[in-house]
Amino acid sequence: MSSEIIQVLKEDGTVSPLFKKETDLTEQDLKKIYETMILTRVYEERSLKLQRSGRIGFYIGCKGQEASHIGSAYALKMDDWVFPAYREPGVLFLRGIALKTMICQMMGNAGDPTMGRQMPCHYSYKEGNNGSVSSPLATQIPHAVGIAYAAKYMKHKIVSLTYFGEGSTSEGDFHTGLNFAAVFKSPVVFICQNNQWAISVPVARQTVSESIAIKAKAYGMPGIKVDGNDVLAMYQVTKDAVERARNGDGPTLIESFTYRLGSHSSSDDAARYRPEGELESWEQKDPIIRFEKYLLSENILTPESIKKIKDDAEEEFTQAVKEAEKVGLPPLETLFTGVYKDMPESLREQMEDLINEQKRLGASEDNSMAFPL
Ligand SMILES: Cc1ncc(C[n+]2csc(CCOP(=O)(O)OP(=O)(O)O)c2C)c(N)n1
Repeated sequence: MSSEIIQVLKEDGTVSPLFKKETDLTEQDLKKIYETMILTRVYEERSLKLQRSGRIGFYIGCKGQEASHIGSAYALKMDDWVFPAYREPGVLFLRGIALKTMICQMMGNAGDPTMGRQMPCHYSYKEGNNGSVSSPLATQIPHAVGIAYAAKYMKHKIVSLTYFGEGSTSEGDFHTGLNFAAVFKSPVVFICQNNQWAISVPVARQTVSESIAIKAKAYGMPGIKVDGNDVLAMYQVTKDAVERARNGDGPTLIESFTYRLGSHSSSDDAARYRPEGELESWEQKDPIIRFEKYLLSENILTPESIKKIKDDAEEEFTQAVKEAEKVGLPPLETLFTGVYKDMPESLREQMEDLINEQKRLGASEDNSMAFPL
């Protein structure tokens, strides 16, 4: 079961007749998924340029993994919860976050919901039931399990879904989360985006199991390996797992077999450790190109409508950056707010002292937002 790889959309852009007959995805759904994938790709390419030109300090992306996270997140309802790693900006777009808010987060300015308290790309979107990105790997797994267990306890029919990389399966939190979820039949879906690399460490140095999916067997839950560059398979497999969870049948582990086409982050250069030819062979499997072939062959999109979707995404990004760059830095007092509902007197005194000190010395004139990395 766990080593067979599920695929619906073949690399030539054709799909199995059975999927076509049985899928509940409408043309409108397919367009929405495609538009979100394009916005996510444009977001990546343009954000890297912002980083290289010193307008944001750091970027961590998902090029090549758009089908994996957008296809799967499309299977959720809006009141379900997502606990992300850091390679899932498309989930936030699907859940309705404003592009400007994402850019403000990367700039750490006053438009950032976390007021610059997080690293760039460590998004948080409470209104969209999207938990905050955490820097320490795999900590989101117990968070997702906890909320799923709480929902079950309170008889709320929601499902919680969490993303993590294959490197994160070497963390204790992976074991703790999967074991607890299986024992207490919590409504959670685990998606391991196996993109082959944990920074410069290849998957062969994480595990000698024949797959990530097979690990599910020992926890007593289904484990499914799926072609992560196949957006339709990602949707279908996740939908089945979400339904299973919602019906009270417990968790599922999904291994999305994919590849990181970019470097680990803007601070990394993957050319230093990738074997020759590996990137080129995966570029042939680009999930956006594959989906485009399907949409064109089905006349759901035309070359003209594809161009318009891409141009609109570029324009949307340009406008959002313009607006985000007008937003100032978070006010000094936000260093003290956001912890207590009613601020304790001792903290208030410290805040006032600091504000007075700022008045006495003047505010920093370094407005570059340069990130100290
Ligand atoms: C507990 C912990 N250990 C180490 C790191 C440093 N680190 C950041 S990302 C990363 C690689 C993670 O690989 P993986 O889980 O496969 O996810 P990917 O980046 O490939 O999506 C490492 C080791 C960290 N953030 N947290």
